[in-house]
Amino acid sequence: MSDNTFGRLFRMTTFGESHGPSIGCVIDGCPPGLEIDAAEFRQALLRRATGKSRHTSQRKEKDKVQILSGVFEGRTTGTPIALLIENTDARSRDYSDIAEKFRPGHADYTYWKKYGIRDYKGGGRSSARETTMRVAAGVIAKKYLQQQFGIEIQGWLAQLGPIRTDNVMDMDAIESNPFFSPDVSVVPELEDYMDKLRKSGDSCGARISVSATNVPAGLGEPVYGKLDADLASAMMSINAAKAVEIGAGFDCVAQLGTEHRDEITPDGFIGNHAGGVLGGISSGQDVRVSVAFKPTSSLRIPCRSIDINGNEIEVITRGRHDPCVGIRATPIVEAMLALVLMDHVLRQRAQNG
Ligand code: EPS
Repeated sequence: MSDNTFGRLFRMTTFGESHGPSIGCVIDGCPPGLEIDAAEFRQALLRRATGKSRHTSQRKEKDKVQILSGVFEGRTTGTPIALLIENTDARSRDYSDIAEKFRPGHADYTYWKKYGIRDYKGGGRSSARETTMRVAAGVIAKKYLQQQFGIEIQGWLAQLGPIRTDNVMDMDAIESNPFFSPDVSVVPELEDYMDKLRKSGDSCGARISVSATNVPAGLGEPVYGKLDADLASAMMSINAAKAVEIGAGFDCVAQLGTEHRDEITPDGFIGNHAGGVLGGISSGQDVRVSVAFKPTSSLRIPCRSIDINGNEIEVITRGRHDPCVGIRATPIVEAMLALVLMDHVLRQRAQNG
């Protein structure tokens, strides 16, 4: 089986490969009457795009979204919304050397094991290029959530390699630097770290955090559709994601109950170690999620691997790659949070009115 559809009532099906003619999605279940302007997609996709700084892949895609259906005179009609982006800057020759080789740490190996065939060009379907559509669908979800509930979603880089970037939380600084760091004072250190890393040919991981404010209490469906379970699943579906934390996450292991519980007063909760979710249902507090992204596996530093016939080989990846995929992940994490909340808002309305 394959599964390319996300959500229950707000459903997004994506298709396309990194080096195919285009990448696209069909969104079904979007409420009618929502104003959508193509410019909103442009701005959102630019935040995620490659080639914006020297610290990301230099592939230059226009990422121009075409709205093929479901929008009439600037407003959603309630019918399927089809979105399409043409791929215009794929350089497939970079991949000819690894057509029959597996990059350790990459989906190359498992796609081959599962399907017995793989589109090796640009990672095919396993490429982060697919996340353009998550961000595009996220534009619609974010807008609906903002208009209906005043929900605001903001992500940021919390750590890049060994460098913590969330010691200072200046939300206004996040969009002012190519890393989405809320602490501008660490940006020179990030630049320096990334320049050295890129020269060395190696890669690093990152941690992205995201917060949603004004989330109504009551979202989430115990026991198999819990909000936090769906958030974890959504975040883990992003390329290179390796761990998800809700609220205090793994820190709760070392906390005492008296520290972890978020005491309740007539004025509200005193803390938010729960990350806005209790028993799988939103509490009305900010929903807080963190995602760990692994270091990119496409490296020009040679390493041992095998080819499709099981022969021992050496593999080197040439071409344009992100030395840290986490640098571009903030808008994707925001989009996945928006898509989960959107789906659960509609599901809550369906059951409880
Ligand atoms: C990617 C490799 C690069 C990235 C790509 C993800 O593609 P290519 O090898 O074709 O230049 O540029 O990301 C995007 C193009 C994008 O829009 O996110 C990979 O190995 O996953």
